[in-house]
Amino acid sequence: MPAATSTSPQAPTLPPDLQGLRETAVEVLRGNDLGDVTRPSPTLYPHQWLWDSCFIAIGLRHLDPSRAAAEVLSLLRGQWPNGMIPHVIFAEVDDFYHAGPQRWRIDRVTRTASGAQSTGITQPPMIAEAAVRVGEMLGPKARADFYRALLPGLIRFHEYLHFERDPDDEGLVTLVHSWESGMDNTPPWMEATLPITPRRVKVLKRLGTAEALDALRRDAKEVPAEERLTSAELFTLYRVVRELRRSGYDFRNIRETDVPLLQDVAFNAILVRADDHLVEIAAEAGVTLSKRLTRQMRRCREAIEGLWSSSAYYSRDFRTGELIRNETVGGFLPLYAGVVPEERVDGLVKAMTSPRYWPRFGVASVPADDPFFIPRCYWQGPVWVNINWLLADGLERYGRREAALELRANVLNLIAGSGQMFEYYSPLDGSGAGSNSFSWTAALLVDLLARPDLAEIQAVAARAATERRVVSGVPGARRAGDDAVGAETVRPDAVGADTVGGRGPAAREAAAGEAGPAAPDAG
Ligand code: 9WN
Repeated sequence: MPAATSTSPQAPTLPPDLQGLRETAVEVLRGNDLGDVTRPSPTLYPHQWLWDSCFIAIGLRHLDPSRAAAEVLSLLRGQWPNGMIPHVIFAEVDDFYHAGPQRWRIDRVTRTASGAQSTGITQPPMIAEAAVRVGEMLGPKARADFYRALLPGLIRFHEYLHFERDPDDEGLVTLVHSWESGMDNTPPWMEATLPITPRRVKVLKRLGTAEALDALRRDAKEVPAEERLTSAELFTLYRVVRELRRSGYDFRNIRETDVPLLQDVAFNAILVRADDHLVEIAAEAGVTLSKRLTRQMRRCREAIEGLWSSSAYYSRDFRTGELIRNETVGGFLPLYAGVVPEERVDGLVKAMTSPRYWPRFGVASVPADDPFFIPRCYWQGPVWVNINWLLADGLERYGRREAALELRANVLNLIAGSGQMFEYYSPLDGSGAGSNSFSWTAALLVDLLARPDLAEIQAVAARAATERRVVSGVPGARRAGDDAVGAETVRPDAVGADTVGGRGPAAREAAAGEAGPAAPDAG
């Protein structure tokens, strides 16, 4: 690590309630600190994740900028010779993670920069964003050292994405596993993955012996299974890992298999923003980016337009070129990328803050009237703090300050409401779900509390807390027992659905147990 010398910034002066909340957040970050890296949570996620470390660094910069710089740089330990930075770099801890090194066996094909074990896939490229945010808190000398240490690896990572993951020069980067999207069970990925459900899983489903699979799950020992993906989905994702492993993690081989390949809208949007930051970092470091890379960056920015259809952005199937028309919060991330034409922005803001995406707390990961919607289930309903951070940042750059304030105030209310750093929150009743003591929630709260406009955010938060926006007729609410939420302001116009949809988990479980292409075992 370079000597990224800097002084620790002063903690902001906060009212006592927020001071206590900040202390809880700092405590969580301390508890998850493994040295130069921070694990996402103590139980469920004991290793280092790519985009987690980036969000974590964005918070850590307010506590200790040098440590934040080390968090970002530590991601280079995992870099592959081909430039890929993996989604997980495994720590040398007693491994109880459900998708640990044995599932990937990357040692058969490559070696990471440090020799650490890693997964064979990547995750949303948030590194350049984190670097710029951390750089803002470093003195000129420390920033120059930090950028110099980071830049070669960062450029190679962006080249890997733009070249190897866009083999047909379509401008968009293609993902090979839903874990690469960071939104593991987001509906478009689950739709695309359903057809390759392993045969054994289908048989178990058909026989109605699903418990057999549940018992094999390690992740569900940490968090209730109903707050994560279904067992059929999880075992299908393990099967995808096996295909990737057999393909040597080489896209040329992977495209010959039947694993879903998606041009994920959120990932590409994050990449476009990261490209802008990379240009900024390179300019400051006096480094010229290659013409080839610069061209691909431009192509990617332009190609996001191909993901737009009438009123929303969608992900696209790499093989068929068809848009996968599931609405998710990922479709708003082009706002973060800054690629949305001005005439579309207000429509997207309206959709994002409408009761569909904001039944009472927002922005939900899936609209509340969608058949997939389950308020406490992972990426199929819950509000995620990191996504709201990205959206608020994009809105602000589009000059939609009120909307950005509303998003930040809502996040503050959610975290303050539980008093704890949950992985995600129900958009219906604000209850926390998933893992607790979750690092990026803590880090992004620290970031929020350091904002110069905090007083305004608090004022909006106080108003919102008294305004109880509640919708009725949300199918997921009844299924998950969330209908205890008091409906003081019922907005029946909010979500037109009062029937449980046909594409939700129950339907998918059933479908997984029926006909479909034969697939090997559960892997
Ligand atoms: C698989 C660590 C990660 C996040 C992802 C989130 C979840 C992992 C898992 O946890 O995914 O990568 O095992 O469930 O979906 O966004 O980076 O916090």
